[in-house]
Amino acid sequence: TSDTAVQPPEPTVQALADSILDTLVHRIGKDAQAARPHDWLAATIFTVRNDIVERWMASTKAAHAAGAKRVYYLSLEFLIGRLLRDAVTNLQRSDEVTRALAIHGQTLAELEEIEPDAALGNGGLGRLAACFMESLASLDLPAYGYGIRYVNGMFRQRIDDGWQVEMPENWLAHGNPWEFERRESAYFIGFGGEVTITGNRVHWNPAEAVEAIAVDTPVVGWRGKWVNTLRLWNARAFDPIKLDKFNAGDFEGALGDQMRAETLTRVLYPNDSTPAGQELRLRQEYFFSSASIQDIVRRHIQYFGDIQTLPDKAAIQLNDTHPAVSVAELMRVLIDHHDFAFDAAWEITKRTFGYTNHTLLPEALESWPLSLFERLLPRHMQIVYQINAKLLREARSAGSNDQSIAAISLIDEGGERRVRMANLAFAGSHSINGVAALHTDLMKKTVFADLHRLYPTRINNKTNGITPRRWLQQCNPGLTALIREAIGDGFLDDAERLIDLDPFAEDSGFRERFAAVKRSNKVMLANHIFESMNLRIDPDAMFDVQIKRIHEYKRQLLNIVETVALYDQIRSHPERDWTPRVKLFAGKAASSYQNAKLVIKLANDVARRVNADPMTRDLLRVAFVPNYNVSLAERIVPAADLSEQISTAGMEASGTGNMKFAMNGALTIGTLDGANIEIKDRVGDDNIFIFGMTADEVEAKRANGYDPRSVIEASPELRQAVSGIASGVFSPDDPGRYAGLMGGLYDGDWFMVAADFDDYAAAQRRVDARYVDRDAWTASAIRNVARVGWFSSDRTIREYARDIWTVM
Ligand code: 26R
Repeated sequence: TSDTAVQPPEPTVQALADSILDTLVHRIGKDAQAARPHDWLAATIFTVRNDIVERWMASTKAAHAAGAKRVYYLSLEFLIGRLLRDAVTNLQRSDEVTRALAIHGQTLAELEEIEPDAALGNGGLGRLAACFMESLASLDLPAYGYGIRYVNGMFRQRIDDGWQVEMPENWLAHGNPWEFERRESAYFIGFGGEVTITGNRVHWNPAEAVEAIAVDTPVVGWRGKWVNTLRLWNARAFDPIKLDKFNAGDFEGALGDQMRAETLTRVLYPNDSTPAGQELRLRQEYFFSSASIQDIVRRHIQYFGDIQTLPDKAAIQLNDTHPAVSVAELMRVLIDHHDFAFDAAWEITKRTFGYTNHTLLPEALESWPLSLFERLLPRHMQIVYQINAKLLREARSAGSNDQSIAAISLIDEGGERRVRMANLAFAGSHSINGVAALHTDLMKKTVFADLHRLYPTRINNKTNGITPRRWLQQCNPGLTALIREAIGDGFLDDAERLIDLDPFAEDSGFRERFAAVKRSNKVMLANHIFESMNLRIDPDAMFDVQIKRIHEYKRQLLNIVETVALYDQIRSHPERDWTPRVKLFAGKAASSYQNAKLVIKLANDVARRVNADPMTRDLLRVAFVPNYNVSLAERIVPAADLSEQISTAGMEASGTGNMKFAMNGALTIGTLDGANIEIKDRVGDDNIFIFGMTADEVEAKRANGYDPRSVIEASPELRQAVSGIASGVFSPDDPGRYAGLMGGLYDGDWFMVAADFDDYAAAQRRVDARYVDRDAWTASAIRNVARVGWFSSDRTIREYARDIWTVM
């Protein structure tokens, strides 16, 4: 109101405004007139950061004073997204910062929008690491994340004429005001060379070396009580002045060294699920593993004096096998630098490490050709052989047969010999966990069956979670405010208190307000899609959303084929009472994954045709939203009505998007796969749409000979959709474009698109019917929000802390 407008700001707000301006002038070197939005953003971040730094130092001191055990989360990926809104809301300073910026004519929300995403990850695994970092801080647990400071993160996706085009991403273009370079924390990382033995001392003489420099970012927990460190490594050539080459006047040689070093941390591998198998990738893995292990050991000795107590004071978690070489690296440090005997080093190593598996897809399991591993890491190769000898001796004496021995071995002997990183990670860890109940069960039965028989107590489950701060409070302020009105603030500190919302499903007044929040989120998304894609979508239609990496096992194709079938049905029966839908897709395909890229083109071809058809215009819209990333997810998730989680059963380890949607009041249509099963158990059968084969049924069908052709022939809807796509109905400019993709369904269909199609289509018609009864739909949506508090990553981290790290 005009009353508040003329009141002087509170002193704290004025002081904050003054310090933002002071930062702008003295740090950025601009005055208020000259400053551009990025300058205001940087000044705001630097100012907010001052507050964080003090809490950060206090946290570090408190952990030190307590002699606390520290958690180290080693991950090649951290898919963080933007940090300003996260920091300001966790500090509970949103109002204050908004008002301080208003004094300068700036809008916090607008500045937040120009912050680049830190996209140092591909998908689920990287985003999980980011949620875990936030939860670790929110639970006041002393923890460090270790990773690589990629100069170029996940590529930006452009859609040109329907095709994905990869563009370099440059998140550091305007500098990164969140980070602190720690030149004093630098480590020597060797590659190649040879191993010599003098007496009983082993010495590795690397042929090349780079220096790892730490770059730290503070991670603020909820309510700002605790701040942890995300430590990302930068690669540098050694100071050229110290190099012989430079002394001999070899400037170019020195520059070449610099270039080679910088290449190491230049770019994130954009492959989700198929190992690139390139030498640079193994170099990245060893570079960050070695720097992290050296840093952990140095800190332990500095704080506790005795390396012997490492497992009591350090828990190292391996995020998939990408950092698995750390097992051999810690062994090397203990044996070669700290004079440990092999067996003693092995006990310390096993007690220190835990390993999380995130996928069972055989093509996603990392293994390195022995020749490459040996050339790059000759000392580690020796250690791997020694570990293997010990492991296979244990297997022998436990009675394993030859076949079992071959499966347990760290070396894959079939064909070109390779080092199996999953077996190395398993052997070197006291805990091996899966990320959802079904996935953990399948780990025991498939990939790790023999290792599990040998070490039956090691495998355990830790069902994934998501941080409710970013994925409810921050991305959905409307819903958060409504929940607070209904049940108070308790859920902000304990997401499981969301259950108090459950009875409100039966309150018609509350349902109306809940539906109004959803609608307003849909209007905001519709506006964004209009502004960014020039496409109009109707906020009163059902928003049906599938956003995730494009992969055959995730079955975007099933969704698109069903969309085409629905389109055919609407055109054949325009008189029926169709439920208006907007089908939204988004996601990136690995640049070398041809089928995935073709699926993107198909989604766009279908969209073009359907959106231009006057017969279906008001009933069906399709959009592929370009450049899916964390920030786009934060817009789409709160606006979704229906969440598509339709992977072939047994193939999605967990999924975490499924949890984000449910927590924001979307209903799930999904298979009994990954965490969908546990979501169903919690929300109840009436509040989720389950369809399709179970993992056991998929396995049986594959074993007993599956004939997709007969399935397609037997389903008129499917046959018509598939043959329409195959014959070029959606690609008149290139009628054969999808012949191969559809041919794959007829003669193979590994992902069982055809087998699950009819059940999926039937489930979609149940969704339609349910959406018409808007009251019942909203009641189900409320029950989803109320019942999925368990999927908070705070719960997940508490379980890791108690069972694996013993820090709680
Ligand atoms: C290139 C290579 C070795 C590689 C393989 C696989 C690189 C990255 C991946 C990504 C995998 C491991 C991944 O992201 N897995 C996902 O982890 C999520 C968090 O646990 C799960 O929710 C999700 O189901 C799973 O696919």
